[in-house]
Amino acid sequence: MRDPTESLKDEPVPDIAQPEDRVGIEDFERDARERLPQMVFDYYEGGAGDEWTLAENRRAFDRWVLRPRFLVGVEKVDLSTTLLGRPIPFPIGVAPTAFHRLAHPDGELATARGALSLGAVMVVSTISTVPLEEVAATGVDRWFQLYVMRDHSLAEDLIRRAHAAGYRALVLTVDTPQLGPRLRDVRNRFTLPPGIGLANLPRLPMPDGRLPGGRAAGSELSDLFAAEHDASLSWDDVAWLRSVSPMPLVLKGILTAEDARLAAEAGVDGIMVSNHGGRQLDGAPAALDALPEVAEAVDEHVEVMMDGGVRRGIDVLKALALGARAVFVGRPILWGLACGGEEGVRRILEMLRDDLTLAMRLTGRRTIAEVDRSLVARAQGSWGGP
Ligand code: FNR
Ligand code: LAC
Repeated sequence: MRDPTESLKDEPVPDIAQPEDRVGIEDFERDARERLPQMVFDYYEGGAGDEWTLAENRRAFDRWVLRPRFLVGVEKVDLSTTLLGRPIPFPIGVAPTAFHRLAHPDGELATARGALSLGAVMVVSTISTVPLEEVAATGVDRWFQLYVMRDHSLAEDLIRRAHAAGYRALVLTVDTPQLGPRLRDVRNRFTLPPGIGLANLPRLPMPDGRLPGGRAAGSELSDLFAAEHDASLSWDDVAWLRSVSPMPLVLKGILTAEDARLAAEAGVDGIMVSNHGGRQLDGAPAALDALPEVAEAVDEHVEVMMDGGVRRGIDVLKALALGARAVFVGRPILWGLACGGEEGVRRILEMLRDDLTLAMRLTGRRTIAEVDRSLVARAQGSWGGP
């Protein structure tokens, strides 16, 4: 583990291991842990409270087994599908995560180029360290994730800018009225190193988007949300956002049938079932456990996606079988970015895509349309079928 106080180097850190040393996503996590200052690795890795929900996101996948079918001719497997009415080459996207320049000097530009190389959708965070227009200029298939600050004019300006820059959907994150209790960040006194700021919000909270800095203890990101983020958001504001945004609207963070029905009634285009990677409410269900309830509640009137704990092709299959049209990954992208910038991000997405192809071949599913509820069964020995 590197010195927790060591600041980020300016020049790209040379890769310390050859690609062949990394045969699984976890190898990138291993190397990211070594390469990143502790404050940064802990910010990326950490969850809320006791990190029970963070662990549940992975455990939930173990509670489902796959029901393979054979002798169906799987030489050709087609991963392509559509998401919000647009074609995608495979149902795996880049979840919105903040502060990519903490992992690599090129930040969100490297992530976008890695995603672009495989045609994956990238959801760009409001608190990106590269302006949304510069990310757009890479040509990546892009959605914009919105945090609504108390000053609603900032949100309207971000929406206008994102639409003008060709973002194809607006993702409103609903599970962060206040930042979750990130104890690692409190212990590490999380802040942004000099020269790295909130590139989309140059006026917040400090000149050039820096965090307040100089705290005696605690996370300055938590302070930012407490001071600037609008905790009063309600379903009325969803109507406001739909009135000001020409882009399809996705709500990210929905975990119950009740809210899924309200989202459908509000006319949203998509729901991302998510617990923010276990970083918000500790004690929330695993995203995979919440997925069937949400999918059933909207009954295909709204496109359902999910994120949280996806690390293997079989995880993608289980999520699709339980009602997701696509899944998104957060931390794996950051590990790839930390290990190798654009190439590291590309490698992570390529690993997941190829792992999905293998999983489909081994379960006898030739197209995404053939991935349905019959593919999974509860793991508690209830083998008798779906
Ligand atoms: C996030 N996430 C997140 N979500 C969001 O809507 N806006 C954001 O800015 C961020 N920032 C962020 C930073 C870091 C370091 C992490 C790990 C996560 C949540 C993210 O979009 C996603 O929900 C989870 O990361 C998915 O879980 P996995 O794939 O990381 O297990
Ligand atoms: C996080 C916020 C920024 O999870 O979404 O760190």
